[in-house]
Amino acid sequence: MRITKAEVVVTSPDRNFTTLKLTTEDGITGLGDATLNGRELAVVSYLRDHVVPMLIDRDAARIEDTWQLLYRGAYWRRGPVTMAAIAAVDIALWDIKAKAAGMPLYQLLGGASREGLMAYGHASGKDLPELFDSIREHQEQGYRSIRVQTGVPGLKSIYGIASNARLDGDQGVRYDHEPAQRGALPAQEDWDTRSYLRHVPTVFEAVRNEFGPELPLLHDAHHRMTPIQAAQLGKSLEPYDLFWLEDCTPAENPEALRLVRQHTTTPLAIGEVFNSLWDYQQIIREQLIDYVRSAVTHTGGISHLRKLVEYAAQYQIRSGFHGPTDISPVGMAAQMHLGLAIHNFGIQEYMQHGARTNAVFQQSFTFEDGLLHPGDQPGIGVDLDVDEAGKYPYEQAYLPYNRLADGTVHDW
Ligand code: GCO
Ligand code: MG
Repeated sequence: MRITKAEVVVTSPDRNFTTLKLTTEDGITGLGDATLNGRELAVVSYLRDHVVPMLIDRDAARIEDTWQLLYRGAYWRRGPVTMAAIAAVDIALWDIKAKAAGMPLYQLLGGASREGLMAYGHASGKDLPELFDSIREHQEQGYRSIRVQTGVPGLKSIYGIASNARLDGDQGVRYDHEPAQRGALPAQEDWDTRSYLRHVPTVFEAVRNEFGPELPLLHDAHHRMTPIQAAQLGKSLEPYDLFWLEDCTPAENPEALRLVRQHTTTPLAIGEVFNSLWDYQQIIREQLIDYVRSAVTHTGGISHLRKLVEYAAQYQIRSGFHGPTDISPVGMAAQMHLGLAIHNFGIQEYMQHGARTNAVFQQSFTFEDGLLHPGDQPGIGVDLDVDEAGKYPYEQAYLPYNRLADGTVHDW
């Protein structure tokens, strides 16, 4: 089963997506997601200029060998660009193998370990009334677990709050700004950690009073605290029984989590900006986290993410795969197959794509009663409408960044 064609498709329906499409001599096609938010074209070049020539004429059945060739053979290992490119090839090859076998991918990965995947959505608001409305809307859509983000008094513009969303044509105001904002330069936002630390526990207290003790609640700190600040936040949130506190400290210093762990029993999730098993080795071995946040798209694909979660399983650490809208429907579907098959699934983030994106990527996965299911079509179950994709050329876009009141650039 030789690969005869490898195309890199860039499309920007609601935001930019990079997709690899492989075709075999028998006419089977496979799709892989290589979207790296705000740095999309770097991966496009990596794929087109350096990977595609190596794929032509290779045996599409040799998934592990292709992974090792691209990873070890490059000399330059790891890094978000490399690992997103390898992920796209890997996902596309699994799609082809499952189509050739006539099975949905999760069957090849060992079959379903559960009926569906518990998903969490993003509720947010600049103040409590707006936040409560957003939580209710998510519950109406079926979500049984909810991430809670709010504005902080005194700060004008903060990442992850829907009120900052741009007007998005016929879709009205849509909380889809988290992925990069379109424009020639990145937008600047504000930050003040002391105000944040004072405010967040009051928000969770109010949410618990309004919605009761059952609802699983999550919170994302976007790497903005020092270890001692993160310890303080984890401790102050303990009465509100969080499902997890995400990315409490910056990714480069895994040892910071030791200090956080010593002070709080709030469960910790980390890793959406990690890109390999080796980034997690120490924090898994030392049991410093509870959930692995990687996405299949940014962690070398199904083959590598599977090894990572199986390693995590030895330590009772579960999956919490990254699923904002910058993971394309291809990446989302691929990780749903993996999540359905593994034993140590925890939760799946799911923000939902817009109508234009859904017209470009036709999906067979479902979201019903709070549970995702990848569907039973052979392969990963997503088709790319190339003509539709062609209507939306790439647009320059960046994630925002933030500065403190004195002008210092702060951590993400
Ligand atoms: C999340 C993430 C997103 C990322 C975005 C970056 O938990 O969903 O933190 O908000 O910031 O996906 O590309
Ligand atoms: Mg996050």
